[in-house]
Amino acid sequence: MTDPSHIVILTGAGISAESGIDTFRDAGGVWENHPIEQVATPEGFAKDPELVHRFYNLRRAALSTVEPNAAHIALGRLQDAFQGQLTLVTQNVDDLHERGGSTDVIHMHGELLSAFCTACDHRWEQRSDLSPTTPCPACRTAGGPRPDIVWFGEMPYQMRRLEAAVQSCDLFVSIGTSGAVYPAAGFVHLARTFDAQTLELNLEASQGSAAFDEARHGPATQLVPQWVNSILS
Ligand code: BJW
Repeated sequence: MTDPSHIVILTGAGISAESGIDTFRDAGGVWENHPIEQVATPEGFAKDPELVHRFYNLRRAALSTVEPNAAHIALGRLQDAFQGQLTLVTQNVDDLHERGGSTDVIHMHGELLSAFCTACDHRWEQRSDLSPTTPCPACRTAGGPRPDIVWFGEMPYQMRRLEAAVQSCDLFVSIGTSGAVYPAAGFVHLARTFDAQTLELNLEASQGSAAFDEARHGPATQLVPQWVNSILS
């Protein structure tokens, strides 16, 4: 293909796996020990907020023990050097893209280091633990705060901006995601409808592989720097 002028990159848990953050659906992944309906739905939070806070407190604390890997760093380098437009959207709730040098990252499923108040909608940076009695820093409602994570049945963030970007890109690249969760899993189809080239970089064939023009399989720390070098050369 000719050199792309607008690249949309969608990342998932696989890009952070080699940094030591568990994926969701692989063997030994997050969902193996924590049923989705308990920790990743509004109903689960309403039923047992203590359990849900404990789950996210542990994952938030674990962020300080991990570092961005060669794949995050390569995408930061790409954003710096690429002459065209680049939209980086992640389903991940970690901060490894930012620490790897990327800016303006769209976290469509929220962020571990953010919280918001269910009583007044105030949103803030959250680095310490939350509990069912934590007061909102704005309205003081005890138990108002919740993790700023998009749970099943909730609307992912910035959907209009994302759909517009996918519709206007000429290259859509999906990295380290199983293609099991919508609406992100539908982006490849939207991109193709609007005539973009599509590329999957994943450890192995994903649920969505067949929808891509090209799929390369292997660890993100190898595939992503190689692909970035090819775009910048
Ligand atoms: C490597 C690697 C290495 C490993 N190198 N690769 C029926 C049909 C269609 C849709 C629905 C349906 N029923 C319900 C829905 C909607 C639902 C949904 O999609 N459900 C599916 C289960 C079917 N979606 C929603 O509810 C979403 N909201 C919504 O749809 O709103 C309505 C709407 C309407 C119209 C327009 C827009 C919206 C919300 C979804 C929220 C997802 N939230 C989670 C949990 C967050 C909590 C937390 O973090 O704890 O987000 S789910 C979880 O999955 C997390 C992830 O972001 C997301 C995606 O997972 P990801 O990243 O793909 O990880 P894995 O583990 O699945 O895959 C890892 C991949 O990496 C694998 O392929 C490995 O091979 C690979 N890998 N090591 C490269 N080293």
